[in-house]
Amino acid sequence: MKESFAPKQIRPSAAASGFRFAVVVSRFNSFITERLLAGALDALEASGALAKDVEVVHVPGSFEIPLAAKKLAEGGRADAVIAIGCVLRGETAHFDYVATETARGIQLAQLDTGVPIIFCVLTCDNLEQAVDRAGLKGGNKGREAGVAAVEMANLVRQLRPAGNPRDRGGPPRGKRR
Ligand code: INI
Repeated sequence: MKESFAPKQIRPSAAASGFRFAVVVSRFNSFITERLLAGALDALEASGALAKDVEVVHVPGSFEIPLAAKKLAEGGRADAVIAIGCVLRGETAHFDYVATETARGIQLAQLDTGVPIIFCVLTCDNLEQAVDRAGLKGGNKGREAGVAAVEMANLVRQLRPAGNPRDRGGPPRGKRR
């Protein structure tokens, strides 16, 4: 590649101000999910998000996350949603159904709505593995999810269709002649 070949690079900013966020958190395995939630909220606050621009929605289990996340995303209530859950492997196939359908539902919801839904659903063999990923200091996957939410909210704004007049400083919708 020639040195002169320098395509435009699009990188997400890490600033949260001006964006709204929603967190959907599962009550199942709350010992873990509450720690992930704390990590996510820490990251949002550290990035400059205001409390009034963040809402936290509690659902019974991970299986219920996709529907709540989709409602939040399609209602335009959030520029990014963080989905928090913890699925622990048991002795039956239940784990596989819950883990697979939760991941699939979250992916479908973000692709359907165009709103990023950050996947922070731990799928672990045991509680010890989950505790390691929900650490209060280092290694908190909720914190990583918070950072990813801020980046994706910024990125989606940058990736709006080029033909949208609002991106070129045009008048807001409804005010066009
Ligand atoms: N939900 C979880 O979030 N984690 C689990 O480990 C889990 N297990 O193992 O059963 C779990 N089950 C509940 C499920 O998410 C639904 O809430 C329930 O099936 C009602 O739809």
